[in-house]
Amino acid sequence: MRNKEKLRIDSSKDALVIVDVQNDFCPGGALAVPDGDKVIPPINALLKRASCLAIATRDWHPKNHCSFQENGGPWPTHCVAGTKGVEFHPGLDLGRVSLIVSKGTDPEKEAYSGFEGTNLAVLLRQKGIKRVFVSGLATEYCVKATALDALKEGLQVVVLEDAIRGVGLKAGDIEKAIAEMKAAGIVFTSSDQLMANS
Ligand code: VGL
Ligand code: ZN
Repeated sequence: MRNKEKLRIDSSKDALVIVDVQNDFCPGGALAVPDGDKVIPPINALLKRASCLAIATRDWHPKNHCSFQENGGPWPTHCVAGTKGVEFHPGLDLGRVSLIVSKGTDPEKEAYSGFEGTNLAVLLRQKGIKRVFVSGLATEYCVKATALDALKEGLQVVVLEDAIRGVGLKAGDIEKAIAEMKAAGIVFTSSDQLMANS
C-alpha cells in the first residue's frame, strides 16, 4: 500500500520541513488559508516526540514584491518583512526548529518553493538528509513546490496529509495538487503514522 505507510523516523537521515506557518497564512491573516492553524497541533506533536532535524521555511517579501496585487501580481499583500503577518504563528513550537529558511525576498521573483533562491538543498546535503517530511501551508502552492523540488534534489519525500492545508481558490485545486504530488512519486501519510524511536 502506497498510502498510510507506517514509517520509522531515522534522525540521522530524516528532516521535518515546516512550510510557511506564518500569521498571514492563518485565520485573520492577509492571505488566510482556511483552517491554516490546524496544521499546528500535529506539527508540534511531531516536534515533541521526534528528534530529527526540523527546518521552518517562511515567505519573506519586501513591500514592493511582484506577487502583490498592488504591484501587478495575483496575491493580496502578505508576509512583508518587519510586519506581524510575516511572523511565525505564535502557537508553533519553534524551540525544536534549528534552521529557518527565508524565501521570496527578491522583489522581482516569486518563490513558492523553499529551495528557490535559498541554500536549503546545500544544507540538507551537508547534514546527510535523505528524506524529508513536508508539512505546512499552503498545499497547492508552497507545500507542493517545496515537495516537488525536494524530489528533484534526489530526496525521498513524504507529505504529512494531516499537517497541510490549502487555499482552495478554485474547487478541486487542492485535490489536483495532491494528485500531482502523488504522480511524481511523493508518499502521503498521516503524522501519527510516523514512528519515532531514534
Ligand atoms: C504562498 C501564495 C503566496 C504559500 C506564498 O506559502 O503557499 N502562497 N505566497
Ligand atoms: Zn508569498
